[in-house]
Amino acid sequence: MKLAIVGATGLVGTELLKVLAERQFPLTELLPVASAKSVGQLVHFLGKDYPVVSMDDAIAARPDIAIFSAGGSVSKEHAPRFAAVGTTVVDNSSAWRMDPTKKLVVPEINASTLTADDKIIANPNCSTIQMVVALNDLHKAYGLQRIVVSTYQSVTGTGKKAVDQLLEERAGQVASNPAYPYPIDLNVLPHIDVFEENGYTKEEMKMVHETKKIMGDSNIQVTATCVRIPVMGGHSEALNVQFHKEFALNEVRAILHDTAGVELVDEPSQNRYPMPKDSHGRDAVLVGRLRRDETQPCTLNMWVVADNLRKGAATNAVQIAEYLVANKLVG
Ligand code: 2RA
Repeated sequence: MKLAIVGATGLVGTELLKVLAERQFPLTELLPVASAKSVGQLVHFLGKDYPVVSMDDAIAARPDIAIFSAGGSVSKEHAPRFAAVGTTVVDNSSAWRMDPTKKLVVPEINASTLTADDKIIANPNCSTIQMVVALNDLHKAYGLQRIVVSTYQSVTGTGKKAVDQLLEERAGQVASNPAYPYPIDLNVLPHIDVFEENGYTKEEMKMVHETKKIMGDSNIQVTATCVRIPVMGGHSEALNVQFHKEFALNEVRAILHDTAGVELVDEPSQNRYPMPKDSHGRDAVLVGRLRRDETQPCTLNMWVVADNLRKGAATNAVQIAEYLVANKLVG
């Protein structure tokens, strides 16, 4: 299995290599791809050093799978070039997510829709992935009607520049190359990605549109407020979820206990609840703070935390690649 990683030197690219190694993905050849200035730079993987190659050389090598994490414009331009030589692309950017001809996949939910004809597959946004993983089985049991979500997103979602800004500010320095228009340390920014005409940010609208597509139900109503906070371990989300059917809390617990990809962390009397420091470096979506919203029927409050670089990006993409290999849809 020949695998290309486009964006191999970024935060998600580095996490992809970690996850591929941890999960012993059956690759026979690795093609790390990064910007022209990085060509020749060595990437260490499973005890071997691999030179970064150019996009053209990677395409010419005709890899079976190319996992992209290099931004939307790179994906728009080069994913079709890989697909044209028979490579199956799994793309972490937003470039293809809402394209009606492309699948938007969270393996626990809709991997079964994939076929060998899918040559460009979109990985959802990190804040969407953890939310739909937590809600998928509850949706099957009670029917999602409306989700009000507030996110508390790690600076790692922005990238290395934002991590550097936080660390410099934390060390009492003025950020040398800030990622944000304001200080992020001891602050929060209700601004992730760009503002749209309707007053929401692109990040907030991704949660609205992607949720409907992944769950296959355009009637699910979602409204979001996405906020950047000075943490590193993962994204946290407060969900207020209205279902069509009434539920019992103990039944909700039982369903979440058995939901693929979810770990229930909910013992407030023991001060046990999900926190980014506990999700960091793990693939589980941690769910806790379950309580009924007494202000309206069929409505549940919950708290969801996951490492946005792992299940929110790298692990979800590798799980898609594993599904493709296991079901002989590539190679
Ligand atoms: C963020 N979800 O957290 C976006 C992109 N990774 O910035």
